[in-house]
Parts: sequence; structure tokens; C-alpha cells
Amino acid sequence: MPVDSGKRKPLVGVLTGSESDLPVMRAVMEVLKDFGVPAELKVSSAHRHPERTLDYAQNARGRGLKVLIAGAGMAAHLAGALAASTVLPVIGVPLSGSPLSGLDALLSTVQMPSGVPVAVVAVDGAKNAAYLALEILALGDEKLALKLASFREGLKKKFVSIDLEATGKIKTLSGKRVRLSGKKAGGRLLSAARL
Ligand code: AIR
Repeated sequence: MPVDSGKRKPLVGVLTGSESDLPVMRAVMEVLKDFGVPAELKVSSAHRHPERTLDYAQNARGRGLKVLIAGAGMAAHLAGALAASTVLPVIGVPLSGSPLSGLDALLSTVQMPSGVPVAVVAVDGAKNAAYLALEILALGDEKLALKLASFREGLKKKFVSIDLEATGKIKTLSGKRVRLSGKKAGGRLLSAARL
């Protein structure tokens, strides 16, 4: 079930190992859409559709795609399988929907042999996969680089750093007004009550 963002030729190819991954992986498409970058989202499992996955990887560069993102859970070999058959950068998103909560997918995705890299984001880190893809595209696109810089400025305003001496004071944390309480260890907040 392909989902295309806009009519322009996709620059980012997003694959998921199963339709059950879509609730998490759709976040990739949302971020890319926010930045006006055309992308396509398809389901293709390295294990259940090996030929389709191989075909996708082999044709991706020729079709004009610049970066691939692959999200899979459990024995997650999708990103690695793509990386094996293309020299496009491949970003892997290990997904958590398993009895092992994504540790299985993380290890399966990250432990690639030398010469065939996969850049791996956090478990369920679909948004960061999109931001990393944007950063790769921005290497050759100054307008996109500026958009990313302004997005980062926005983050600074949203995520205010906590003054280590501020126990008992009200601060804005992750965009929420909170009253700090408890001790700080190594700059980490131990507890905070929402206001
Ligand atoms: N998966 C599918 N083919 C290979 C793998 N590793 C993953 C999917 C999904 C999980 O297996 O990416 O996260 C369970 O898939 P399903 O379809 O059984 O829900």
C-alpha cells in the first residue's frame, strides 16, 4: 500500500517490514512533509518479500531516491538488506513492538559488517530518522539547511536548560511549566511536578 507525499518525485524512500509498523513509521512521512521533501512509504519485509526488497534497493538510486529509511521490528534485517544492495545512505529504525521491546530489532539493525553501514536511530525513533535524512539532503540544498537551522532554533526555545541551582523554582521544561523538586544528580532532574 504505497503512500506518496505530493506529486514530485520522491527523494526519500521509506520502507516498513509490516503494515503493523505504520503507526510508528508514519511519523517519518509527517516530518518530511513538514519540510516539503517528497517521499514514498511502502511495506516490504526482508524475510516475507525478499525479492521485492532486493528489487527496491537495486532500483532506488536509478529512480532518483537519495536516502532510504527502513523501519522493522523483531529480527529486523530490512535496513541491512537494503544497504547490501545499494550505495545510498540507509537509516534504520528499530521498532519496539516485540516481547523484547525493540532490543532485538536494535541489535539486528545496528550490528552491520564493515563496509555495509546502516545509520541507526533510537528504538521507535522514526522522527529522528526523518531529521537525519533531511540533514543528508541538506548537504546539497542550502534552503533545506536553513530550514533545519531555524527548526533547531525553535527547539532551543522549547527545551530550556535547567539551572542546577534552581530547586523549588518554576521552569519551562519540554514546553511545559513545571515546579522543580528533589535533588539533581549530574545535571539530571530527578522529579518535576507539572503545573
Ligand atoms: N518483520 C517483518 N518481516 C521481517 C521482520 N523483522 C517485522 C515487522 C514487524 C514485526 O516483524 O517489521 O515489526 C511483526 O510483523 P507482523 O506483520 O507479524 O505484525
